[in-house]
Amino acid sequence: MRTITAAHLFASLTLAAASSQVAAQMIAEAVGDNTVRFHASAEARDNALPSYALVDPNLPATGAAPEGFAVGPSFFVDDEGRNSFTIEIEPGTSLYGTGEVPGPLQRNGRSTVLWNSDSYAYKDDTPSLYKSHPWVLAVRPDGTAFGVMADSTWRITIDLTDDITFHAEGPEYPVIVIDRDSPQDVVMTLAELTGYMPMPPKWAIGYHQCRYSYYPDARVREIADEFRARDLPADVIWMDIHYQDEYRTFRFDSERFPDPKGLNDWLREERNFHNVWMINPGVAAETDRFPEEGYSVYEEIIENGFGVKTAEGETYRGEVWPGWCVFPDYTRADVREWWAGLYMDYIANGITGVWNDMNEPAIFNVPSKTMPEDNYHGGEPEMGGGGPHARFHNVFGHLMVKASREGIQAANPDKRPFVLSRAMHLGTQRYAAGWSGDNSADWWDLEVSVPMVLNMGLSGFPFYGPDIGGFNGNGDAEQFERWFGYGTLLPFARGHTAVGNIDKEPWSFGEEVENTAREALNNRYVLLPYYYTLFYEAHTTGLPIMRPVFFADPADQALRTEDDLFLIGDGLLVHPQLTLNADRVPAMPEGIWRPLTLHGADNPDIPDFYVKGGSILPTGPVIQHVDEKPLNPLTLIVALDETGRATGTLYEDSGDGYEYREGDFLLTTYEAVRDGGAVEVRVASEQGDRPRPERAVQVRLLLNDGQEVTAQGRDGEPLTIELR
Ligand code: MIG
Repeated sequence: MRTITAAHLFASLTLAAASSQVAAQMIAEAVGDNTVRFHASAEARDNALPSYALVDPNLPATGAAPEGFAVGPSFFVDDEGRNSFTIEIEPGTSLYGTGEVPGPLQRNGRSTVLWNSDSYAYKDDTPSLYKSHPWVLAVRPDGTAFGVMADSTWRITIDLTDDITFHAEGPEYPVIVIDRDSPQDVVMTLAELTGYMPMPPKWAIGYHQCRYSYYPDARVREIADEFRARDLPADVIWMDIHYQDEYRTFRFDSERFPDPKGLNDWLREERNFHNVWMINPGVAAETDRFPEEGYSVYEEIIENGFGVKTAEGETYRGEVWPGWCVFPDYTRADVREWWAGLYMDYIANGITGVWNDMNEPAIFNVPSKTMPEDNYHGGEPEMGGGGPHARFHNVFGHLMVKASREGIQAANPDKRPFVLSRAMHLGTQRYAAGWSGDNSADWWDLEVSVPMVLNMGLSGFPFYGPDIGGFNGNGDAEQFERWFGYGTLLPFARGHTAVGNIDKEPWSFGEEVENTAREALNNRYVLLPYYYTLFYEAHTTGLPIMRPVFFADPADQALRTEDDLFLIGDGLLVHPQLTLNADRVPAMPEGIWRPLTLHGADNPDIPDFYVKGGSILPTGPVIQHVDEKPLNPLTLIVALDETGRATGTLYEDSGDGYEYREGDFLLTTYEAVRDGGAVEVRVASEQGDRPRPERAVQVRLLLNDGQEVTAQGRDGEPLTIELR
């Protein structure tokens, strides 16, 4: 370990700021190996607010910035008085990240405004979606990379038309630069700084079926029955706002859902479905609409002064679904604790997952679609105290889901919480999964779902996906079929549609579409052991589950803009048809990529699959839900590299709870080695205390001409495959 002296700490390297508008000396200090935090001046450093994005709000410096550190910002104040900086890029540098952004993977030439917005039916030119990630990943021509984080929660414009320029409202803020040999290393360091996603319950990586809304409870049961009767694998059914009593959060409509616990128990015990129910931040105020009903959630906000305030100090009211609402001030620790406590009785209804929507926060009937920027939040002394909504807007959702997660965890200490959030900030992966909000049943949305998931992954957020089939509008059978065909492979896989639309369950468009949906779902569930292993990898390393193909060779310029393909992990390349009449041939990464036959191999709506030479993918049997059958046989899909070797890992645990932290897991590394005319497949190493299950192993060895050789054996025992 390196010892850091006080002198070392304060011997921060100072560099001259480039702008004439800022005469002060820029401060540069290391916050990790080849990770440097810059401040516009010593004064800016002294006044910097604690961070909501970083795991450690007061991340200490580890020493002086390394000499000759390659990347440095030039701070300046722009024409609008915003604290800004530019980082120059060399030609051939590709830019990514910036969170949830519509349009293509590579972001060069684009601008985005970080201001969490309810952006129903967004398109390519929508300036702000629901999330704010003040973060850019830059990949240099040689494949080395750096990342740039502006540690501010205020409204920020990230301008990538030329170089990398950030313009932020509010006070000065630190800028962190991570310089590494590869984009993967940058993304892993981003996770080290902003946090790892928690290990999800296994059921949450199965397929989710949603609509706005399934009601009454009989309809929910019908949906569950249809999935099981039709052998369409699925794990979760969602309850959107129509379950609520007059849209009141934490309250069930007594006619539509007279017995939520009975429904949840039936789903769980009789049909093996988990459930997710929606909770919104807008709390119905008692007005003429709800006279004297004793809505305790509202009353407690008023009694305790827990609401967000106006600039004048009154409890702020804004309109959302229930009419006039008040909004918990999640920036306060006491309010978060109270909010978390509301989940105790709620979760007791057998609720297994929670969905927090509208938490930008979205407000109706005002041009800004959100609360006034001069509203007042109490904040916390250790986070720099209170301030205007303009400062806290972009972390309103972040702090809401932090509280929700803590409440759900406390209500069910032995289970892993599942929370889905629409609004978020850099770092929200610590608390929730996410989806891309109100997309549309259009081909554009189908196509950009791929780069949107990729850029979120490159922004530190692995567990994310779109509404499969599109939220706004009906679309048609052809489009739904194509979307479903690859949508089940996205990290978060959920079908959803808006109120008033036609039914969009997998069977709603007739037999052909249903068959494609079944093949697509079978593929997800067959690959589940691989996905679960990748979620574990994301949880422990921060690497995304779904990766851009340039990860296969970051120096290959041809791959930099390629977003018609994607990787699942490093080993599986997926090529969906993202347009109606596709004829574009995407840029494939070099090297060995063996075609893989999964379900729906001859179906044009199902993607083509390739396995990278050198990889072993763990897969299982077709199952109808994650716990239906044990992983037996375990099928290892093997593609050898040019030296005749391959490796791959399989992570297994109980699928929920926290025993894995005490060693109750099994992490197996398999290897395959060719020796003359035979290939041996064996366990190379293992970690964890969980005993190896007694089970059969099947090996599918993929060969160069689309052929394959298969062999059977027992897991844990070497298996030899003769090649002739
Ligand atoms: O204003 O709860 O993005 O997924 O179905 C609409 C109803 C409110 C917006 C969410 C959408 C959800 C819908 N909500």
